[in-house]
Amino acid sequence: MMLISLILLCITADPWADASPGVEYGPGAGYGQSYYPDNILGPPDPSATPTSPSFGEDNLLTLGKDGWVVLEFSDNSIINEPGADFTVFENVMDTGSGYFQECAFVEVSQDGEYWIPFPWNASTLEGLAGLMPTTGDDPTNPSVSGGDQFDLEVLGLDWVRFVRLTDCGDAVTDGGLFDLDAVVAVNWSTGIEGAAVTPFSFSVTSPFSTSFTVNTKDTGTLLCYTVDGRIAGKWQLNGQSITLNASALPSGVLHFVLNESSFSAVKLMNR
Ligand SMILES: [Ca+2]
Ligand SMILES: [Ca+2]
Ligand SMILES: [Ca+2]
Ligand SMILES: [Ca+2]
Repeated sequence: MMLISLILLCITADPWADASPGVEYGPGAGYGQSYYPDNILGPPDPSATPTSPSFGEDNLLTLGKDGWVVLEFSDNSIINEPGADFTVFENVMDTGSGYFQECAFVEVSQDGEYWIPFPWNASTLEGLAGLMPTTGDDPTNPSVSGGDQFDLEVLGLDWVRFVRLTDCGDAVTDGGLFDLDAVVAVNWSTGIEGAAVTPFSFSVTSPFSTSFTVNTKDTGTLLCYTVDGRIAGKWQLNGQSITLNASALPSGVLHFVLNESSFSAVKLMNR
């Protein structure tokens, strides 16, 4: 019986997102809601091209300002293999004089509760979704598909099963509201993955414009790096929560590493 189930799982598993367990719309949302969640599951709109991007409500969901949506991969996990591991498709348009871009922050999770954000750059928009047009070619092949690729290697994660997209709102200068078409696994597995990163081993209360508290059961040295690798802070952890002065840290993406611990790294945005 188990063998039959496994075979069925292998036959039916696909690289597409399978469910949307959560959504919260922001101001300006509405477009595509009557087709949710089918319009953001499965492959991206196959008729999309860079100069004629997807536009139908049956293909797109507008999140609204600061709105967010979670996609779940239930018959497959996104896994870290060399190169990009998943692609986010928005209806980016090639206007002839550049790309019309509406951006979203990208976070991933193994359990749907503990989220790890991809680092991003507010001036170049690098690290956000909504930058590159969809080509209409094979959406599982990043070298031809277009869309925006993300590599779990950047976060030190072996696998994830959830992707959360959050409209950038006023955090960046872009064209407007993010319209999600699809999220597609590039590297994926139907196997059962290892234990999730323990949520309580390192958690941070946000926002942390002035200070933030690290709750940890671990001991060791907590190091904070900027995106370009400079050490911005260093603290000794003794297995109890400590409060860090974030105003002494540079703004932007900060990369925390707790050494002498099973927990490898977490990246956070200091706004
Ligand atoms: Ca799937
Ligand atoms: Ca990878
Ligand atoms: Ca758009
Ligand atoms: Ca779609």
